[in-house]
Amino acid sequence: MPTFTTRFALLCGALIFATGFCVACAAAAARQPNIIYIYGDDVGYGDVSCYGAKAVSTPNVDRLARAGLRFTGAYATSATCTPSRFSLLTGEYAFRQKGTGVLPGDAPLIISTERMTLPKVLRAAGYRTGVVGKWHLGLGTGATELDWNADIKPGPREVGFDYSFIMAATGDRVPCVYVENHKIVGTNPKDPIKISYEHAFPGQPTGVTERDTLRMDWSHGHNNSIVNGVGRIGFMLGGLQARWVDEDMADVFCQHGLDFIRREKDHPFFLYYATHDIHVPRMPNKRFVGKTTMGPRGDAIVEFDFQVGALLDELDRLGLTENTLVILSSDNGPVIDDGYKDRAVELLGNHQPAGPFRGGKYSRFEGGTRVPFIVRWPARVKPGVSDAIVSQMDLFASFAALTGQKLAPADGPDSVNVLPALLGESPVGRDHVVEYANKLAIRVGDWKYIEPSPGPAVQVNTNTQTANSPQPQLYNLALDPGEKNNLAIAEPARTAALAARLAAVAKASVPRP
Ligand code: NG6
Ligand code: CA
Repeated sequence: MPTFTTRFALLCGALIFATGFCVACAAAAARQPNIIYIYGDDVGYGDVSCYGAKAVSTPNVDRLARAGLRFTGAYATSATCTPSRFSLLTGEYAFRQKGTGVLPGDAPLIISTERMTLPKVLRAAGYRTGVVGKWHLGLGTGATELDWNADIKPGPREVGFDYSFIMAATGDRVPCVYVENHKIVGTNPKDPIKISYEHAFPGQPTGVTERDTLRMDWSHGHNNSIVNGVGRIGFMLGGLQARWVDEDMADVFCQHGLDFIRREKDHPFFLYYATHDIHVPRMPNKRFVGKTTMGPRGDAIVEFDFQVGALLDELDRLGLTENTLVILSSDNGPVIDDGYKDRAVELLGNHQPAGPFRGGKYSRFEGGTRVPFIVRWPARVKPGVSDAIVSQMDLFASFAALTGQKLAPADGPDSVNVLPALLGESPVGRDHVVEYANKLAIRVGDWKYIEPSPGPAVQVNTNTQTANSPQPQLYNLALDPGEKNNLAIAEPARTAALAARLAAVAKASVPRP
């Protein structure tokens, strides 16, 4: 029979143990970091100063890099926006699903609402999830024509985001309005919005019929409806009060990103902040006009950097910096003339938007998918530089690992848990990555194989070196990052091995260990 003293001691011990346990629980819960993913649009590897740009200074991106881990071998899965974003959110290569190419603004949602997504993984871990900025993954079911004046769904809310404030597609595509959750902002039943990608609306001016009125002329495409004096892709009628002002877009997105952080600061939160900068039409706010010698394209980089700074400042102000994981990247490589006469070509000077790499947006050369990628998490990640190969698609499995979520094999099937690389605990990420722009290429270690494909070697309008060639290409990226010296003939065995590896990955996802 224990004495009163022993019983008291046991009780105290149990209490201390329980309290200690709870403190440990609380500490574990407190350790769950907030996550902000900042996604540039068409920002090239060489477009920010911490990756070597001289003609433009990006102090806020650099500040992130100084306090974080800067990756030199990080990839978007594709050389255009929609497929890259599809992969980011689904953890699956976009080439596996038909219909994941650059979408028109009236396309239906291309992510099944049934599947596991990056925001759903985090939501299951207790996160509040939000998307602000460019969506470009479609809206609505596609079963009937989408009524832009009613509830717009399914969309971000149905694939895992608790909050969304988006533009449907791109800045150069109609509808030129913001959609908050399920509604267009500023919608007016007396001035309903109609969208068509097939036909002009009778009597409406277009970039062809009233070209001389345009505030920014087009160089190719972009000559359908005129919105705010700019020709767009697609036709739009109505919604005059709801239309965005291009020059205010960065501020509008920024404000909604900051509001989300302020609202959710007491929970772990995940903010997917997808800027429109530096996509066309490049129309930065007048605060940024003339900040570089490169015209609108350079000034849009400064506007991109401003948004990064605003988000980081807010984290500082709220005391959230230490335990917030901030990742910055871009959806595809750079392009100079993407359809508007904004003098990007003429004013480029010595600037190298893709850094040391060849090609850019639309290309299977490294410039198409090798992008800036910075990870900052002061509580956990030591500053430095990592050469690990990582893909944006890997955030899916890595965040699952970070937050203790178990994934079924079908969830994020191509996503690899590269958390040790992201945290700087390992110099090794994935061993191979597929690069996609119509056709495929694969990097395995230092070697890159580009499968033969038809099509022009240089894209006519954008002047992009596409990597299309009837011949197979093999490059040693360690010795030849600019992919100049094709070794396919000199190294037939290696070329065949990489071709076989690519064929195997293209056929099926590699099961996660
Ligand atoms: C192209 C557009 C280009 C850009 C791109 C998508 C023309 C002539 N070109 O079709 O301007 O909008 O699609 O860019 O219309 S992305 O970054 O969203 O993938
Ligand atoms: Ca893009």
